[in-house]
Amino acid sequence: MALERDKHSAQRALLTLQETQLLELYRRMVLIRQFEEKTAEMYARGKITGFCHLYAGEEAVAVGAIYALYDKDYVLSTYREHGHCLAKGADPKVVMAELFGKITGISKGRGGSMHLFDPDLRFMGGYAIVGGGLPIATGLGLSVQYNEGPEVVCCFFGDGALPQGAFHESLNMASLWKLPVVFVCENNFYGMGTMVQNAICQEELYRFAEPYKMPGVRVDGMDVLEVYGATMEAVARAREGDGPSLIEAVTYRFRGHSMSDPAEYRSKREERIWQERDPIKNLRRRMLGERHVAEARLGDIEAAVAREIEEAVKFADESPEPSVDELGTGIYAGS
Ligand SMILES: Cc1ncc(C[n+]2csc(CCOP(=O)(O)OP(=O)(O)O)c2C)c(N)n1
Repeated sequence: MALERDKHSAQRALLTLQETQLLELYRRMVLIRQFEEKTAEMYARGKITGFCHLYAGEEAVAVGAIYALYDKDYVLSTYREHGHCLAKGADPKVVMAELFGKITGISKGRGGSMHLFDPDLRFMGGYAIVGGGLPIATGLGLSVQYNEGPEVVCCFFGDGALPQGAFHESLNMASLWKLPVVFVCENNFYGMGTMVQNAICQEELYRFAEPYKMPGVRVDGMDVLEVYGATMEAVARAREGDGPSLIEAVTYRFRGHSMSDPAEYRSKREERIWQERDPIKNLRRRMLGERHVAEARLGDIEAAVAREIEEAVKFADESPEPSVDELGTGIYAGS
């Protein structure tokens, strides 16, 4: 069933959310953007090595969806996960330290960019395997239901995960058992260099909800308020015991697939069109124009975030490497 969504909900959110809430949405998006820009710089300087996939451009999806959750709710992500982890409340210091491979990192420096994890924060991992988080989110949903818990599980994945069996098995099971899972597909049109229409027979990805008898909705993933509104509805349904939903957030990554991808398969014109729809500038403009927020307040946020990011880099740089003794800890070994 395609979900009947009120098209005016984003505008209503703009007018009814308290100014402090709008500022918090703005702060979280700015935090992710500045974190990603600094990560690119540190990568170029050789401070960060290995695979690294940036989230710049997609901030409204992580921030809008996660703002609709309570702290106790669970989040799962992909290998493009810095944004989800920060939006869930991780300290930028420990995320940056992880990228630097330091012991103070969120995964003690042994996970790197693609394996951030913090059970206390209920950030249940980034997964390097495309679609890898989907069955885990479904299993978590089952454990919540079994324990009669109030939590909701929010699972982010890219369009590249849809052709996989794991996606279909997870949606089938979550729907059959009415599990409290919100599936959020970030459709940024490309899986590495492959366009979505060359990989998936149904380009309207939210329609994959229909065969699995759950509500499916497509939202503007460059509009944090629209993502927030749709996720609020899906979360309320999950918490009521009415089962899962599928949200397709249409978005765009401003950079290549990873740090080693110059993205030559995309035209400059296409990139420019999407950059004009920048989710941060979008919210900024509406807050100034329609809510008459003082521009200085936004400037203060940007400056405070810049200081926080500088501190994160300093912390990561000055933190020690893991010691050799650490090699044997935190691993499973059969006896
Ligand atoms: C099971 C599996 N197959 C292939 C890969 C290689 N791979 C890494 S990223 C990627 C594209 C995924 O694209 P998408 O899910 O749309 O996420 P996005 O990068 O757009 O955020 C592929 C095919 C992988 N990591 N895991």
